Amino acid sequence: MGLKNTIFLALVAILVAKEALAEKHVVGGSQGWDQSTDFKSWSSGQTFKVGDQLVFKYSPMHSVVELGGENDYKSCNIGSPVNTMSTGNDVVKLDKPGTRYFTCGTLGHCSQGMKVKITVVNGNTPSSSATSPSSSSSPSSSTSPTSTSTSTSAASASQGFASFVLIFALSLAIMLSLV
Ligand SMILES: [Cu+2]
Repeated sequence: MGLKNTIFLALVAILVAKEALAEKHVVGGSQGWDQSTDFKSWSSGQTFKVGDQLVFKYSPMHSVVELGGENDYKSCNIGSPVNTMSTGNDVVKLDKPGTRYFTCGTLGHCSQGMKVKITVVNGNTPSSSATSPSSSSSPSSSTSPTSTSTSTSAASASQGFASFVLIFALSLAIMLSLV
């Protein structure tokens, strides 16, 4: 049996699972990043989780300006932006929980309502609450005695998923050390 194949499949499984967990939100939906889009109603229908991505799609008359806070957002002050993008197809990674503010850098567009406020939450809902028959009670007894620090950051994302990845990573490491 091919050990290399096993490793390859395990890697693919990790990549696929990661891809499935992270979601891409095209800002404004099919209308995209434009003055005519109702961003409030669009964002209210979305759940933004850590690890997700925003995609801004727009014509060259627009741009994307990330603002530092609520005050700048409310007053459309683009004088001290956190970040500015203008490719027309900008991807923003939502890497931590909190609120982020985006508007357009074109004069007048912000006051016309071309702005959106994104509230990012920690990942949650392990879709089918961990029903693996052999291993019991997930929360308290996570028995990985040797590696202590690895799991802490992943735990916030999705515990079931994180342990799944961890098991794969550990078995990979073991397999590789045997080669
Ligand atoms: Cu604009």
